[in-house]
Amino acid sequence: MRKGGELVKMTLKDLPQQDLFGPGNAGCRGCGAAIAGRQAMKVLGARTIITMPASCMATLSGLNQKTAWSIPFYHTLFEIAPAVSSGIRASLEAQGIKDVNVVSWAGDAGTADIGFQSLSGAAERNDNIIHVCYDNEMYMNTGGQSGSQTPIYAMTSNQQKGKRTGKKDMLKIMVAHDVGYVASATISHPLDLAEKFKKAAAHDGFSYIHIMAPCYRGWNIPTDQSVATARKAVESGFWELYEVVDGKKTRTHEPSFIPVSEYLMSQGRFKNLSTEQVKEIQDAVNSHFGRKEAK
Ligand SMILES: Cc1ncc(C[n+]2csc(CCOP(=O)(O)OP(=O)(O)O)c2C)c(N)n1
Repeated sequence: MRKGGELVKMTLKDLPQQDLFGPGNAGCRGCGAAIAGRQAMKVLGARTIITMPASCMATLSGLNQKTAWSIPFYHTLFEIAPAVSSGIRASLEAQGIKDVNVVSWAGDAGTADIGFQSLSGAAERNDNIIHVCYDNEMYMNTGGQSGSQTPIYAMTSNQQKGKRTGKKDMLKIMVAHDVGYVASATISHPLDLAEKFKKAAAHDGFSYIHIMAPCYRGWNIPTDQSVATARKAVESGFWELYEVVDGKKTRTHEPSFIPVSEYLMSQGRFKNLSTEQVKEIQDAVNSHFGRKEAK
């Protein structure tokens, strides 16, 4: 943020006290998705419309006629949240309304699997919307099945011996759509997340933000460990924080490179991993960051 013409780093105190998503949501204790929603709304503000497909987040957003969103919130069919956002943007434009953020907010299945075609269409048209993927790496609302965002070897309800293939790189896929703003984020780095939402809201065109959002049930972690688990993902290099602006990638946080085993072994879903499998993942992280050897 700019103060007196100087660029000043934002602090938590600069974020508004008011919660536009939060009180009254029906999320589990420590729900990473709900924390992400609360953090993002502090930046997006009251002039925001959310569209959301079937997911945990849609379910926990409210019961009966009440919602935990203090802004317009539209629960869409599973495949079409970005398309509904595109339609809302077109309607706002026809009315000459320019100061509203239109956000499709979906889980990893609603983004990368079942919802992918409408997401790809909105990105290819460069529609002026923000798509958020909150990624708990499983289909949690239907019982924790694997999807394309589940990492290799993680145990899920339908792959109890661990997933055999790796995570599809949605960030690269969205960059390949040649859109102006693409970023990864997570709940352990709220200021980094806030800066990215600010940039996405200011960007005139399609933006994509992919948030790692730990889930205690699916990941088999204690309910008070979602933020700590996200931090381990970042500090081990398992989840890289970066943004791609007009095709140019910038890392927004340098990891301290704790061993990736500290991240993996704190979660029940990875308790089946052999030493070789942990090493394989560590080697992949090292190679991604251009590091020679594990600590
Ligand atoms: C067309 C369609 N297929 C399947 C479903 C069932 N369904 C509802 S939520 C869900 C999983 C959602 O997973 P994700 O998007 O990752 O969000 P999460 O529940 O993990 O937060 C599925 C398969 C549906 N509602 N509509």
